[in-house]
Amino acid sequence: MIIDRAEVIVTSPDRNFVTLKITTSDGVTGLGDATLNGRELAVVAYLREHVVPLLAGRDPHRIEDAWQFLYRSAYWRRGPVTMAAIAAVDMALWDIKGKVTGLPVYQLLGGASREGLLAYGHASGKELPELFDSVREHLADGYRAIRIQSGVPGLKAIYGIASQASDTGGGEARYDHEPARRGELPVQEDWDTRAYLRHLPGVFEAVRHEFGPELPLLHDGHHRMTPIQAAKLGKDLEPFDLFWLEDCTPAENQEALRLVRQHTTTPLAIGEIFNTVWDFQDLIREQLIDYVRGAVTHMGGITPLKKTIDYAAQYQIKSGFHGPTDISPVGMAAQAHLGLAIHNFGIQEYMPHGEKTNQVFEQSFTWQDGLLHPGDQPGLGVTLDTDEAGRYPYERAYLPYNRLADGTMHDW
Ligand code: EZ4
Ligand code: CO
Repeated sequence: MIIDRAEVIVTSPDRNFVTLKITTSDGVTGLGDATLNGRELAVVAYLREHVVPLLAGRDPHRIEDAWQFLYRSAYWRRGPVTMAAIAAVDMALWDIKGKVTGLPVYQLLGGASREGLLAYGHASGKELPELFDSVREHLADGYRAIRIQSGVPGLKAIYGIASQASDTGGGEARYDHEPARRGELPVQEDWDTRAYLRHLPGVFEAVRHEFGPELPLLHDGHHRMTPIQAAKLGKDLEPFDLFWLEDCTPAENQEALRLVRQHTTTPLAIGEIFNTVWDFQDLIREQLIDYVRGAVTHMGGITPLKKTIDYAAQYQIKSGFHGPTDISPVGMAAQAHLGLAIHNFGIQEYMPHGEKTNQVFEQSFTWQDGLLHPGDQPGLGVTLDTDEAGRYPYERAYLPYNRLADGTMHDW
């Protein structure tokens, strides 16, 4: 059996997704997710122009060798575009190996280490009553862990707050917390870190008071603080016992995490925009983080993310793979198989996809009593309906960006 062909499928049911489909000479197909939110077509070109021509004739069983070949033979290494493209090949080959052996991918990775994956949902609100309602809805849906994002007095739209019909000028409300605007240029938002730092501890105090001490609560700082601001927030949030504080500072300066660490015992999670084990190497070895946020889709696939998470295990650092809706159902399935198999699983981020997306991608994935499970179909357990996919052509979409009150660009 050899790889016969590969094709790149772009579809935009509720948002854009890039999928690689590899077909073998025996007619077995494998799917891989290559979605890079807001820069999708760069990965499409990388795959179509530079990777697909290399795949025909290769042995699909040689996953490690295919990965090393794509990583090393390009000469130019790393970066989100390259690594999303390699990830898609890696996932598709694991999918094929599962189908050929008749086993779900988690069995090939060592078998299940647990019954299912603890997953967290995303509660948000501009004001406390709206936030509390959102927490209650998530509890009613079975979530056993919840991320809390809140409005800040004086600021308009901010990261992580579900938009209402009134925010979109009466247009379609978005409840998936993913504010990529389709068919438009990027939208400018406002930001004030000092106002945020003054407001947030009171929000967590109120949430703990309302919902009690047991519920695991998470928060995403979305790269907006300086190291000393992040240290202060971590310290201020200690009484409210967070499960984690995510992306407290921009990831480029990794020394920042050392400073934050010296000041607070609030657990730290980082890495949703990282793309290789090298980005995590110092943070893991020096035990500057508690959770690895890498996603299968952006870390180069199941193969390198497993290596990264096995390395983290030596330091009691756990997984917390990135799972917004910009990870496609194929990518979510791939990291659910990995999460089920590894020993040092921590938590899985979960943002359910929209109805149209679920019609394009049929999934064996289950969500029950707050736990995710990738299902027991051979391979990844996802099939792509190409006719459905063809109904939704690509639409350019951008994430928002931030400016401070005086017009200075800030991190979003
Ligand atoms: O803003 O995936 O923790 N989750 C996040 C996400 C990111 C988007 C960007 O594409 O930070 O919601
Ligand atoms: Co995040």
